[in-house]
Amino acid sequence: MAIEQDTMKITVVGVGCGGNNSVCRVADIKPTGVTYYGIDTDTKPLRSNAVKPVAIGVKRGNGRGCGGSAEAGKAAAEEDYAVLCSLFEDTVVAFIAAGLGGGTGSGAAPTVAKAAREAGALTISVVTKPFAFEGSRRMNTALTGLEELRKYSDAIIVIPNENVKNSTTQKITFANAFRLIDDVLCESVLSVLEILTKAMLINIDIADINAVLRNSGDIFIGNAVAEGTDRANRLIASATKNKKKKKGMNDAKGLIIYLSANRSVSLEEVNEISDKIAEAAAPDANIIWGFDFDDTLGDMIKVSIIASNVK
Ligand SMILES: Nc1nc2c(ncn2[C@@H]2O[C@H](COP(=O)(O)OP(=O)(O)OP(=O)(O)O)[C@@H](O)[C@H]2O)c(=O)[nH]1
Ligand SMILES: [Mg+2]
Repeated sequence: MAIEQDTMKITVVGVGCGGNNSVCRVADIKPTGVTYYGIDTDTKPLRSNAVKPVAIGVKRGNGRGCGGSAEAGKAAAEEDYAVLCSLFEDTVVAFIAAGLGGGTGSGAAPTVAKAAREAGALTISVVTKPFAFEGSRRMNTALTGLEELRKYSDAIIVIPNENVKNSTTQKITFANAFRLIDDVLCESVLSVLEILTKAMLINIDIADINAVLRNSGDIFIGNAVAEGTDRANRLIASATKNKKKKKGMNDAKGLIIYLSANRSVSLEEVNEISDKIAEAAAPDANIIWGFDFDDTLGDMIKVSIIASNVK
């Protein structure tokens, strides 16, 4: 049975401090049509009123975090597993954001993903790996958490914090580094969210999206706009590479391409862009294609991509 767009529930949750900060950003930018929760062992207030706080493991940790222990993070999620399951009731697509390396994100996020998947949601995790200077202990905690999280996520975007250093030409101060990472996490969640919701309004339904993103491992997202002479080539180049994220779309097994342009766009141009993007994926990739006219774009043409099973 097809699921109607207006009954499709999308749930975005943060786990731990970094995850919740980025979810607060998403909620501020995209306030409607999505349900937001901020899951933490630490009960300090969240930055956005649109995100409903969910305390976990309060019996054990008294709401004061879990001091970097992933075991404590996991125990907290297990203590409140029934609550976690209830968050994902009727959810069609779930996003789980976390900064890996601390106790709550690394320890609890896999159990949160498990709850989302058990509820039947397409489960997409978006996480960061710590900076090198945070030390090997935090990196090991992050890597163990990541391995667990992969088991329960349909799709995952991993952003190494070290890459964030190259994502801007502006000087990154220590004070704003984590804020910048919050932004990267937020941007990733927002991009996938936009593509999924927009694409589904056109000719792509949730069954198509499930076909590409269920059990799809690492995914890559790219967005680009271009105008003027040779806009097609410039658009392809900037959509298919992304400095901030480690993964490229080489040999992707699944691809969602969503294009928009005004009514004067030629069939030839749409054809060229779609073909060239598809060429970057595996030859037998499952390609889902969506298009919408947008007369507000003027001379601009816009593309969004989600590539799955990237290496
Ligand atoms: N995006 C973001 N990342 C952060 C922030 N502070 C730390 N981090 C990164 O995220 C990782 C996890 O940190 P937190 O999110 O604070 O940890 P937590 O999941 O709350 O875990 P505990 O506090 O140990 O229970 C760190 O190792 C950093 O790499 C922040 O304010 N924003
Ligand atoms: Mg914390």
